[in-house]
Amino acid sequence: MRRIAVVPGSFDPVTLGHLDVIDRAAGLFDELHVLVVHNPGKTALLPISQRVSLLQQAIVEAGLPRNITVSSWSMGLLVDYCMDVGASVLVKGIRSQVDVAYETPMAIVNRNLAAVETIFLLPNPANAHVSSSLVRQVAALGGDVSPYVPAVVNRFLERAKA
Ligand code: COD
Repeated sequence: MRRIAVVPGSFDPVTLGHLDVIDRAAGLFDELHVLVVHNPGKTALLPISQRVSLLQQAIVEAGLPRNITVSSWSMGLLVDYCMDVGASVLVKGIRSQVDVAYETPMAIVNRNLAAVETIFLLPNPANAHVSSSLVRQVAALGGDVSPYVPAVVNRFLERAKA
């Protein structure tokens, strides 16, 4: 049986922390779906289609495994997408106790809804402080975000400044 997992996120924009989790998750499963989902609790910077495009380019640029596909989902529950593609696992990154508190109830509900398990990967310590919201904030104030994002995202944000 093929082992299929989903890495969901806002990816607004994708960071080096996200790419690290995606790369390591791709090594654990036969098929990995990276899924861009709107988070109603956050003010968006980029449209969903732009986030998908930057993710696709970043994955190619970093030479990540070829079992990764990127798409977006706005049709309902995350577990509905999992059922559609035959995935039984969600993969999330955990940077801190704040992430644990945010992710734990969702993991329990997703298991109750559709027997979809969530596994948590600890961050690479080099990226443990990186978040899309930090990147959005630094970029909005004209700062250098190149240490935190893939080169394609840095180029995109630099062009947006000009
Ligand atoms: N290192 C490691 N992991 C990281 C890093 C880093 N530097 N940065 C982010 N991550 C992880 C996050 O912890 C998260 O697991 C993932 O990467 C994505 O992060 P974000 O910030 O892009 O995305 P979020 O946190 O806004 O997630 C949006 C979702 C829509 C995926 C989330 O809110 C969700 O799962 N919603 C559930 C929708 C649903 O079906 N609800 C009903 C049942 S619960």
